[in-house]
Amino acid sequence: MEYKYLDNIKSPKDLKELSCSQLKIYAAELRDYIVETVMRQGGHLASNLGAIELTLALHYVFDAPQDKLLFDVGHQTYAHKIITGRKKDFDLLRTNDGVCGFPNAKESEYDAFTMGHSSTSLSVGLGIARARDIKSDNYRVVSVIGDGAFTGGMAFEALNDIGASGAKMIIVLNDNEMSISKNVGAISNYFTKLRLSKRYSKFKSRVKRGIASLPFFGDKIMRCAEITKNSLKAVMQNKIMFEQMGIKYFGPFDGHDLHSLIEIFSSVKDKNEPILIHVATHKGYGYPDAEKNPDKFHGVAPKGEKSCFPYSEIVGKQLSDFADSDNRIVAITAAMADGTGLSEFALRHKERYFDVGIAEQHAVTMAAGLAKQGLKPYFAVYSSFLQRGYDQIVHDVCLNSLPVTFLIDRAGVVGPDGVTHQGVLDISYLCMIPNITVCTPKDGNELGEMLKWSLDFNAPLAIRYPKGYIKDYGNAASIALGKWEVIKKGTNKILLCAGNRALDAACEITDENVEIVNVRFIKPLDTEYLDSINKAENTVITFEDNVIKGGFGESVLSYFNSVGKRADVTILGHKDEYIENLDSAEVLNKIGFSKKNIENLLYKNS
Ligand SMILES: Cc1ncc(C[n+]2csc(CCOP(=O)(O)OP(=O)(O)O)c2C)c(N)n1
Repeated sequence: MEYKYLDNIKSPKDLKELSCSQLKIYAAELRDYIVETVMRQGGHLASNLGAIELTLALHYVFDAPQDKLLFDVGHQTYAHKIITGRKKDFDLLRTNDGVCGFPNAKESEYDAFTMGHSSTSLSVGLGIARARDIKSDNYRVVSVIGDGAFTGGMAFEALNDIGASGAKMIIVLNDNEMSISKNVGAISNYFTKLRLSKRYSKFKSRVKRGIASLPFFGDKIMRCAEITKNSLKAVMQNKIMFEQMGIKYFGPFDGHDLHSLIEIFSSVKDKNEPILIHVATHKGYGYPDAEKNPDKFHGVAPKGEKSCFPYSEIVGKQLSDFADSDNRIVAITAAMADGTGLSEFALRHKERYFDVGIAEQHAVTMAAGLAKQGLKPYFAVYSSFLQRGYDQIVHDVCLNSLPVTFLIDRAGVVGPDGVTHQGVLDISYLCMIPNITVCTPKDGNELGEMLKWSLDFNAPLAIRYPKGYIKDYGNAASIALGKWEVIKKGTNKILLCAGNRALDAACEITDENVEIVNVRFIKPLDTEYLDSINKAENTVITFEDNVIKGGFGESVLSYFNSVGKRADVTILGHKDEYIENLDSAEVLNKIGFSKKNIENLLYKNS
């Protein structure tokens, strides 16, 4: 398609030269180009399509990068990236040669903060606003947050503070009634009430009529917005939550009406108090398939992606099967039913399925409550998002020694989702907690065995696995607490492998002296086996897709040291640094998960 503006807009300054009708053409071009790129490269589609007009209006009215635009989660920043001089690199979206999929301060000064986890934008925004005021600087702060991200507790901690602070900042609530799937919870219901109010529709058109008679950027819009708000106030019996908290509320507005959005933002941009603008958008807007199925188009896989067997399907199927005959089983997700495989459980056991919103901390402690009363909760969650619930694991689950099972998906490196989503800390952060058991399967069959075994395990348990596995090792032997499995018998060279990525790399080695061990349990260690190999003539290599610090290899080394270390031990895992590389295979190769490197280590002295 011939684009009129796409290649010529190199910064928000260029954007400001356009008229509203030209902006609309540019919006259509952006939409077209984002669809084409995401279909090829993979990425977040529906959220980005829904935020195009909003992003254009923000860049039109505000002066980034001086003004700080913060996009919560940051998965909806594709238009922002293109507008801010990254069109060329957008062609290679989510690869090492292109832009990353989330805001990254290293990538551009327009990305005011590196982010990828939900519900942080209000806290960051208030921090920046306070710093501005302390330093007597003069710029504006805008936090754009979705209704899904609003279900996260951090958002409320921040609102509590923002309302009382009176700080000059703008919150834009991008309300599309969707998280990844349909949004859940009382707050979501409240937003729906605001959106659906009959008076809203009436006033929507009044606002539009009002705008039509205004000069561009006229401040009469404020009066219209006030009218809307006052009417809504009446509708909601004077109970607009934000206002009661000290945050001025305006809206809801049509989030795809560029003209109105520009007017609204222009009117409030210099208000010296916290403001919330509520805009209603459609996820997937302008692309019919995505509009119809916004959840399916939340994340799109790259064209021709090499597939693996997903672990999540086993979780969904097997837990649901067990729950047919075991009514203690309950399943919990923090807004990730599809990704973690719990959609099947949701269908089959609706009354024992809980989507708590993007609220990992709450999910963990709520699971503790369920377990305390004799139920058997399974919380399926991505490794990096479980970081949110750390104190809850320590204080609520493990201190109380409750049988909550964490099904930790996307453990290890995650590829194109990038630095914010890497799941390389969980072995370390879990293994230091008393009372918890941590295991990892070598393939789907073994995950099935672990799930079966977990049913009668009466203490905190974590099962960690990456998105999927490639090699199927056949029927899995039954599980015994703390016992490892020797996959291939050898003599004096021992490869201790935590998880399928480690084992697949080790199994490339066919030397008859090499013993290959499937470390099913990372905690507790199989000390009986370790005692048997702790000999001066033995070379031991440990493998984990986790940071070395505090990880599996260090536990092995620490055990050997405690009993008098004799074997030679090398630890393979990630270094003490954030992993920015978007190519998982490359990262694993770099840390030594390759035939060549393993051979180098094994035969270094020969
Ligand atoms: C702490 C955390 N948990 C889960 C996620 C996964 N996640 C990414 S986007 C998203 C939904 C966000 O919904 P919303 O804020 O309404 O934005 P929308 O995509 O609807 O525009 C979720 C659950 C995350 N990024 N961070």
